[in-house]
Amino acid sequence: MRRPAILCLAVCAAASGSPATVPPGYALTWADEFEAPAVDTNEWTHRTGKIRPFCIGKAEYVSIGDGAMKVLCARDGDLPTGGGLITKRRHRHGYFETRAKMDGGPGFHESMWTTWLGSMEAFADPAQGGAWRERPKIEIDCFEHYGTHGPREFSYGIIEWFPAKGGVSRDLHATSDDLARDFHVYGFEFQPDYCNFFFDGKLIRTVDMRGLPQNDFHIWLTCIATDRNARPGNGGCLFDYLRCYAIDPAAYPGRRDAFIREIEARQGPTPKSRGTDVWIEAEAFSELGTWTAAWDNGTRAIRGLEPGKGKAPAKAIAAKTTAQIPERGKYRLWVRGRDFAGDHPAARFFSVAVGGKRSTARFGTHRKDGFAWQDGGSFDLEKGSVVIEIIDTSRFYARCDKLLLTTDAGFDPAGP
Ligand SMILES: [Ca+2]
Ligand SMILES: [Ca+2]
Repeated sequence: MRRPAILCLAVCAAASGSPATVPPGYALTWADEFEAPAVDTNEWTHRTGKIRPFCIGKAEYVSIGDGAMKVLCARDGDLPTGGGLITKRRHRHGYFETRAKMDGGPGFHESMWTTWLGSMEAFADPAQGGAWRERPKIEIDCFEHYGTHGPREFSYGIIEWFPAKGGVSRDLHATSDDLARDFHVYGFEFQPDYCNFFFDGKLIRTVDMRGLPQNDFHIWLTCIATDRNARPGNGGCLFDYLRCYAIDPAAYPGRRDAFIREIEARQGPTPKSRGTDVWIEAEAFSELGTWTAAWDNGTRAIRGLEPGKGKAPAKAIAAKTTAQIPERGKYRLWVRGRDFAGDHPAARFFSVAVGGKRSTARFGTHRKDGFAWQDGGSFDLEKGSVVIEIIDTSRFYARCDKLLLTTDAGFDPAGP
């Protein structure tokens, strides 16, 4: 007799000792199932205070009942409510999971995310030393159901706050499920080399974490209003549990290698010319000057000066590095910079100098959306060291990803 597939799934999960949503090799280290009659304040801090000018977080908006933690979504007088719980424990690497049901009311923002314990105001204010010293390098957003999101979508991803500020990899996940009608499982697996995001036990994205700063974090299960006019949906956002798992160290290398292979396969092979190629990542320059290394729309790059409001542009200092030229020859310079087709195209320009000679090309002016290669002309180079400079001539949000010097005059790194 054939058994229904669902029964097999339940039996298999029970046999392995972990729910079917947990990646292989992981064992539970800590959990709160929210079965106790009240919030365990030995383990949790309430998110309170002024979250937005129009949204005050209060402990009394959080309650436990029917095996779940609820953050009330309502209006308190003229203002929408907000709050949630923050783990007192700090976590680092592992697998972290909740099962949650959105309130679904427009203007409310339900989320599971990681950061430190200080407030956003303290983060923005260097004078508040303690919180400033505790600033996070990265934030992991397991799910964020923004006030503007529909019932069948949520955003997730990683933001690097320090030393750079920018989205490492952020995306919107669309599903056929109504997230406010039923509970769904949201999880992330954070390890030194990769971060995986899961929805209902299915992997939705792997992010390359190599070379990124990493930090311990507290986990936040919160719901706030992102709109003064937020209207309640189901009356609250429900969290069934928070579960934390650690991987068996013996299981990690195999799992890591599989994801690193996948990340590298996605990037495709580095194109190869018929000549001699010297590739240089801009963010790997030995001196960055007034440029900053940053993730930019999924690409590791450098970012130029940004004009301050009402201020004269700051003086730009070129990024500088020394490259090794393997043999004497005529090299063509290619530079990959970012531009925007519709929003001030060709305004974020920069120059490049090779061996003290400046290319006549203005880079970051290709008028396409995103990063693209531009031809920088030819340079006669001797074997040995050559100094390369990236000069922030526009001082207006310029971005440079990488450079190529090639002796193959007919080669185009963007491909045919
Ligand atoms: Ca529960
Ligand atoms: Ca780069």
